[in-house]
Amino acid sequence: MNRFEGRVAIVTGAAQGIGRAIAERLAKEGATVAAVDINGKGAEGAAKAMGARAFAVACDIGDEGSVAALHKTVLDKCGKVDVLVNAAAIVPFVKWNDLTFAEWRRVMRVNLDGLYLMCRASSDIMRAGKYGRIVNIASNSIFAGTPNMAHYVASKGGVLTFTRSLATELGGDRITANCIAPGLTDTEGVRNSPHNEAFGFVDMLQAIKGKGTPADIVPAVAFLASEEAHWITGQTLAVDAGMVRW
Ligand code: NAD
Ligand code: 4PL
Repeated sequence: MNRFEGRVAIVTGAAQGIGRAIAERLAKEGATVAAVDINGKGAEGAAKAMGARAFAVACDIGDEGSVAALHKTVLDKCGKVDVLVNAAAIVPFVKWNDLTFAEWRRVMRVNLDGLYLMCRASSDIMRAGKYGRIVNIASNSIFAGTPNMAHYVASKGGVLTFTRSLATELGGDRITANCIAPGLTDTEGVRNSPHNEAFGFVDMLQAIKGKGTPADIVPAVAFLASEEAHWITGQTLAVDAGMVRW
């Protein structure tokens, strides 16, 4: 399939994990991809692997100036934004007893403030272009109340509810905004954290057994980011082998 020929896509968190896999698929299907990450070197490596049309932009999505500079770069290079996938996030593992306000704010600054800043800037450009697909990455932890990440679960609940409102605000311009809610997924971030010990537990709850990988998450994102998903907005789709049903 070549669903993204002629499209310009911004993907955050593109240096590794789920964001990188999404960026690779959009590029493979013809998109010009801005691979965005606070890890500029990682984003460079990812963009190189995606071929000539992809380019890396180092950006801290929690910083308003950095997000403005990113959007200026994309507009100067590409003239429009058709697709925004917000995959960048902090995925913490912090016991409730250790959860300080500073740690709470560290996560909210990226997972919610960053999401707002990206959607604010990209949707303004999409409205001018009369086309837009926004896909935000929530988490199935918002249905499960997953332990050791209360602030993260709160932030991802906000991703879901914010996306519902964003769909309403942008619907007049025929721009869609949806979420996917992955289950525990084997990424660099998870592998280097205590979450890596939880695969056996989630497997027990999954309808389909196995360890989720970024490749398992990509198809749902690509569909919601495609032109033909035009009649779907404000929704959240769990992509987790049936661990949660709601
Ligand atoms: P990861 O930690 O492997 O990668 C996240 C990327 O985001 C990193 O490259 C990091 O540098 C980048 N990032 C962090 N802060 C940033 C900032 N301020 N500005 C720009 N980039 C920043 O994560 P992952 O496991 O691939 O997860 C990707 C997305 O999927 C996240 O939104 C996460 O919440 C969500 N998710 C992951 C899982 C899972 O089990 N892996 C499950 C459900 C949802
Ligand atoms: C079920 O989003 O959804 C661990 C780590 N376990 O980040 C997540 C579950 C994690 C999740 C998540």
